Amino acid sequence: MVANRLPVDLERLADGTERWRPSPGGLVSALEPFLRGRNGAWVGWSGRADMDLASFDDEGLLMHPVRLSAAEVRSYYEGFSNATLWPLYHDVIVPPVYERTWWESYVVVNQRFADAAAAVSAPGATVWVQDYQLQLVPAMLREQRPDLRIGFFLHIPFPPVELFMQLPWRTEVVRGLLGADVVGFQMPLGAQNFLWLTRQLLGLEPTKAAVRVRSRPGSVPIDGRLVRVGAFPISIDAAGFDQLAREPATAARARRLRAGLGDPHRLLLGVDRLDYTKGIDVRLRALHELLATGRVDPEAVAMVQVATPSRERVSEYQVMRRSIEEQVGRLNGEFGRVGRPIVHYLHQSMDRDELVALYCAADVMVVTPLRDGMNLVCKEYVAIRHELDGALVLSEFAGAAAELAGALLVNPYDLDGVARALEHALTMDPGEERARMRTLHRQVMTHDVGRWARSFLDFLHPAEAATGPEEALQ
Ligand code: GDG
Repeated sequence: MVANRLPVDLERLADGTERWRPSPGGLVSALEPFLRGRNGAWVGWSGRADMDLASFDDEGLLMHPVRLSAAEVRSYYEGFSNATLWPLYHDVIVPPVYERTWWESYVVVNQRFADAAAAVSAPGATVWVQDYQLQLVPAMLREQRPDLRIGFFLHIPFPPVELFMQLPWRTEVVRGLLGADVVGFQMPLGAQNFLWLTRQLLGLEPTKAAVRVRSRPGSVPIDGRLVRVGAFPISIDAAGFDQLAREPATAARARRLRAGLGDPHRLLLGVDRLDYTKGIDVRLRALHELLATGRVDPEAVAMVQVATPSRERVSEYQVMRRSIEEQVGRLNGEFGRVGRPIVHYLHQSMDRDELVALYCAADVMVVTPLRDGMNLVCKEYVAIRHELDGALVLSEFAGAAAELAGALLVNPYDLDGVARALEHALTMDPGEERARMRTLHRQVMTHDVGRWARSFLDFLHPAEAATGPEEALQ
């Protein structure tokens, strides 16, 4: 596995010493069984700059840290990855910055990751490269190790062709990705955009099936190989969430949370990294509108918005944080009363048990990104609703919308539409909630992250299995 971050964090203890602590996430739990059972290795950055760390064995999984200098964190990570690629790939919601020195750093760091992967991979090994920070790694790795089987998966949207064409280094990025045997996207449209670019920029001719059928995988011939391209919508450890939600301690915690919020008639919830793509401002504006026009009674609702700190040194994130905190202040100033704010805003990250208790406590989950590769939060909310109650308001522009048709789908740019959907969710009768949630729940429970990982890996090894991305899309 090659990813920007290792699945462990360095934790500083009270006595000044440090130790590795697992940072559990869907990706890790999905892939661990594959990696541990097969002498796997994980190549990634530790999250700390300027530290030389030795490889170590973590219960049968080799952790191989890649060093980044403080200057590289600024140029490769905060710069090219998060101030160039991230906004470009998310519909240029904020203008991408094109800075030559950031690109040069991206090349240098991608080469370092490729060198590290080449060094730890056994002959003929399977290497899976993750996400937008490492798009040059597949070609750099193939150059050194043509014996490897290389997969690449992009977690964020692949942009429309006319936006991608802005990137001064567009051809290099496409070439970098084509070093893989399989290039995987969240959505069929991303795969289509990529296939189109291989023709436009490199004059390659995708196979006919790729052009004809949108949801089917395609392939591109290059240098005597065939690169297969397809959509693999990612998911969550659904059974894990379901199990946690069924524990009596979780239900008790959810009840305490609601009581602490003054036992509102209806509780709205938002959980996001504090990111301008997530549309936190959209839902706050819609709620303001409903309260200001008297369509919702301030005594009857409360909202919890968890906004996990993220990329705090990138300037756009600082601007957005101020604006969201102003909106929260305005809502509470106008519609709260002493001891009873409308919006409980938490700019902090919380442990998973607390998060699940919040999901259980909430009547309405509000997920309104302006653009999102998939969005796992909405799937997590659905996975814990085994009682089939609760409503989900979901942006059409999250990848998850393609699978979660039982949600109240909204266009996040349409304020009236979002306000209407919120009002609908807040007043939905139990029969409708149940009917919608039943479909949603079934979809999420049967399409978990294990299935996603298997379908990608099977596709990477076609001789060993017959499933492909079409199967994952059903
Ligand atoms: C990228 C793509 C794609 C959040 N706050 C806390 C916390 N979280 C967890 C959630 C969820 C995850 O973080 C966030 O995942 P999302 O999918 O919602 O969003 P991104 O971080 O932007 O992820 C996205 C994803 O990659 C996977 O491919 O779906 O489109 O942008 O699991 O639960 N977890 C804990 N405390 C928090 O405060 N423990």
